[in-house]
Amino acid sequence: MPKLRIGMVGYGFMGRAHTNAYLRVPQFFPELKYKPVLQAACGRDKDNVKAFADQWGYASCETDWRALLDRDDIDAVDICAPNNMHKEIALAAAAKGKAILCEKPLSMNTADGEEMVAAVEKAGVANTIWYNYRRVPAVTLAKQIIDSGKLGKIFHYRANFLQDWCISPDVPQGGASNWRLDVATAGSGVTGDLLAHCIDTALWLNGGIADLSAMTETFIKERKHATTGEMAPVGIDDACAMMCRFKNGSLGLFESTRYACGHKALYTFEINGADASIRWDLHDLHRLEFFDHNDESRLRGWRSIHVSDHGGGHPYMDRYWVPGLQIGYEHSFIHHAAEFMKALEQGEPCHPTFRDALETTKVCDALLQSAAERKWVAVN
Ligand code: SOE
Repeated sequence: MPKLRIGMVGYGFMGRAHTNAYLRVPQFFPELKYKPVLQAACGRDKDNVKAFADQWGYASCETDWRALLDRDDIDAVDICAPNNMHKEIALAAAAKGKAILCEKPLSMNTADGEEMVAAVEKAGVANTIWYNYRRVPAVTLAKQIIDSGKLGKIFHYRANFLQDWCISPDVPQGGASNWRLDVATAGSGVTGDLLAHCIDTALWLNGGIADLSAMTETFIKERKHATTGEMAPVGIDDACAMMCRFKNGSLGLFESTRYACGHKALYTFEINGADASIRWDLHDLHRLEFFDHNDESRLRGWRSIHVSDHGGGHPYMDRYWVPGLQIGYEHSFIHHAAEFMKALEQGEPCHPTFRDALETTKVCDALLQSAAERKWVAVN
């Protein structure tokens, strides 16, 4: 049984989500040839990384990611370190011939992303970015429905990702918990962190974006920095809104914020086509709503499909319990890890690859440029 010996860099929220996925894959996808093995966990703090490794079952620990990459008993590196470390680790991992699974976003910006794409493609190593929401069964079903042509010509794509955890000015920036608020570590704010999810899904479901116009806002201009203890200017975008034109002629409207009081992680999208519409909401992730204009007029209305059937072709659901019973957020990661193992076995790319994810980064950069220059910007 070939093993894929994982070296995990980072042990925060995503380190746990990915590790849980590796542990579950062999149980729910037993037919896969490659089995992930938790070979080593890596983090700067010796005690913390040891505690993480013990809790989740990693066989060993490292405190320097370079030492991890030097090891012959590591086949794949999972990068769950903050965004500003993605490039350096990915370039070094590619040079060592390791497969790479990297947390989103791909990079701090397009230029870094291009280097990362060139490195993995030159080295010929398997690579993917964990845009996990593609692997929620209802979202995968949306992709299948759109690809079957049921929506007809697409007119509109609308998506939001709303949170509220930054409203208090007392939340510091930087440090292990809040590096997402520190521009030097995160690269951008909600654009790269939240809107990037919406863009990844949109590019997958509806194709490329031609041009866009956007605005961003930083509502709280100064926050205490966790490492210095001093007040410092906030360099990230707290909120963004964008309108765009897709290459297929449809119009897009997108918004993300960490200041939508009352919303913790509300990711929603709606797509309107000539024949049908579709919508989805992360807070009710099993449901896909579908409106078919071709239905008999007196019965026409929004159908609420509980995506949990086995025989009915609902993606991934035959792996779990009985029809009608639920799975959750963590399963999107299990599915993505399983897709990676399957792609390895078949010698195929696992989407989104670094190259796919670079397209999302380009849209994010165009958005930030548009907002800064207050003008329409072509993507690319
Ligand atoms: C931010 O709060 C965050 O954790 C993102 O970093 C994740 O990518 C998103 O899925 C949930 O929100």
